[in-house]
Amino acid sequence: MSKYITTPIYYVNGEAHIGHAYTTFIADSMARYEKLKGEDTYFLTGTDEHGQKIEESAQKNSKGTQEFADEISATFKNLWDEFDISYDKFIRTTDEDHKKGVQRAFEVMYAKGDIYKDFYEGHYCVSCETFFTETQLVDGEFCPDCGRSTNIIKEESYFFRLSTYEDALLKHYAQHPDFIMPRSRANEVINFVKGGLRDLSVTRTSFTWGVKMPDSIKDDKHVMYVWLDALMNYVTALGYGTTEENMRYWPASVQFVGKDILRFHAIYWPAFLMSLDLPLPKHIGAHGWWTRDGEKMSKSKGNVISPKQVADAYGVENLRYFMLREVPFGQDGDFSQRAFIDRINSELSNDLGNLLNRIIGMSGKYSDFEIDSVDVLKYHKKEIDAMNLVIDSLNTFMENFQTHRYLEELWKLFSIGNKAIEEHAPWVKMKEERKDEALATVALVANILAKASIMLHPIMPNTTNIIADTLGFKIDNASYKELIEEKRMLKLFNIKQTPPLFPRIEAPLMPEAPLAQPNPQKEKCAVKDIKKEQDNLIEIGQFFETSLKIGIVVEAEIVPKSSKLLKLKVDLGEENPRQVVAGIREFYTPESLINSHVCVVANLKPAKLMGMLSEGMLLAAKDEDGLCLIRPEKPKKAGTPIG
Ligand code: ME8
Repeated sequence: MSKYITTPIYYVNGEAHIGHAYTTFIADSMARYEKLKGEDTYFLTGTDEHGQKIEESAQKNSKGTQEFADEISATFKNLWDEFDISYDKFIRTTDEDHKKGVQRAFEVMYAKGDIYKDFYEGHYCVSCETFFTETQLVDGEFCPDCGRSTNIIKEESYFFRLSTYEDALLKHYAQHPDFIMPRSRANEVINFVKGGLRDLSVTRTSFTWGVKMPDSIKDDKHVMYVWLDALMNYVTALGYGTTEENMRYWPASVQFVGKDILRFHAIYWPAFLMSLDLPLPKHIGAHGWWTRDGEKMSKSKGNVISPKQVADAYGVENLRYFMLREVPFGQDGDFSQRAFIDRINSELSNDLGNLLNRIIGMSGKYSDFEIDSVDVLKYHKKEIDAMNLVIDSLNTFMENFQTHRYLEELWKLFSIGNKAIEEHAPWVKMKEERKDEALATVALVANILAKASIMLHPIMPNTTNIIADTLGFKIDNASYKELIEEKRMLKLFNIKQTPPLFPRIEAPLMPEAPLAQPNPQKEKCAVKDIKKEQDNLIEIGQFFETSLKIGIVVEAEIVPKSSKLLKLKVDLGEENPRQVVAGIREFYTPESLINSHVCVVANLKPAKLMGMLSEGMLLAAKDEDGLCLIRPEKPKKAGTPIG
């Protein structure tokens, strides 16, 4: 069966940041994994170039819109090329074939009666290219997704009958519990659909930078809604509506998206596909956000980290490793150079790099850089069984996009190798003239390294090619079959001397984020507070009377008529999640909190806020710049005590 893997297509209103790189790395790793296994795989990425937002960005930069889109699209493509991203096609929504495919889709939906013409009056957020109802707005004005001001727009529009797909969508989610992954994200989508779907306005007359209407409909005032245009890229890239040449790859095996655009991919997109009588993708994989100091990184906030800058300083494959190892799929991750350096030094340099260096050293000393696997089974059955067990467990993690668990398990191979060297001390065996045994241990470890590098290949393709070259073999589908599927040993290794692959890093290689300017007013307050605190000291026992625990937010919703409160369900590792009503609505959207790890006061007497029971309190810090939740540096299990 063929595989089709996609990233979102990125807006060309600014250059890529590490959030974009993360999605692209996950998708690239998955595509490489499938290709390594010999699956017929197609991997798509590209750029989303229409809409008012792009038109406005071009104007701000005093450029023609197409010229601006060309320039920014090229920066994405060049970056992915520089990063060796193995895409099979880079689509642009300004490609002629794409536009024809979208027009064809519009015609099919229209002919079916799924598209009709009417008037739309609503609150429109230009930044999100989305209409909202009055009740969805924050404080009657602001976009619930990005917080920016919305405008009231009344215009003639074509509508897609989204409402008629409500039941079919709910049925699909129920019958395919893995459609949305991780599964914990499905509830927010299901609740949204259950809340009632309104027909979707799919054309605009307020701007012109979009796909024109099909000739058969003859309505030049309108251009297509950018999300209809953009979502269709996943099939127009395969030739939908034009050549059809690669449509055999449809349906996609997985479509990776950030959690911010899950709703578009898990509601609108499947409804469009149903209307077109096309099958639905197997999985929509929604990952979390990379944050900086707890805030989502985004072009508009100006807090982005450039992937090019990080890759230039640390190496792109180290960055891939770090991002895919650091964060459980679906959860948010904070980008910290300290955490990055720790992983390079301890996991890449110590565990993997040192093992490779030891094999180069020992093989040179004991057997002139040639290693024969002839005696491995005789002396190392135990280690080989352990190694096979680890390798057998890996596929499931990758199938669930759990790259952090995949890598964690994979690293057990290096422990098996290091332990074998310590236990069997080949240098002692050499002195005792038990050369066969000594070489069997060296060969065992060489085989471990060979197999581990095959399995690490999708995550670190070039680095593992160097490891394979050092060991004297090639990573490809043939070696995957032989060494992984058939569990064979590599008969002979011809070791090449290679300089260390992961030099230790002692200090950050990039400047840290600029620190906030000291605020004299704030400092005065701090001195006053210290004095007050000294008069009010408590015993440690008093502190421990407060039960603080890690909680994971599993549901979050706004409280109607309250501009301050959000109603949350927080998992504290107990039988049921607790309801916590928190005054944080001005600072967080409900969606941004799902799956967040927070610190909860767990033994507070329950209280009622606006008639709702609140069974806990979230820790937060507030100053004149706003409020932020206190969160653990790394994700911890729900219910983990703090203190
Ligand atoms: O939404 N952390 O494009 P976009 C992790 N054109 N990932 C992030 C991120 C962050 N801080 N910021 C962005 C669009 N991303 C539309 C998509 S698809 C038919 C149309 C990633 O340029 C994440 O995958 O805003 C998110 O979904 C994608 O970039 C959005 O990029």
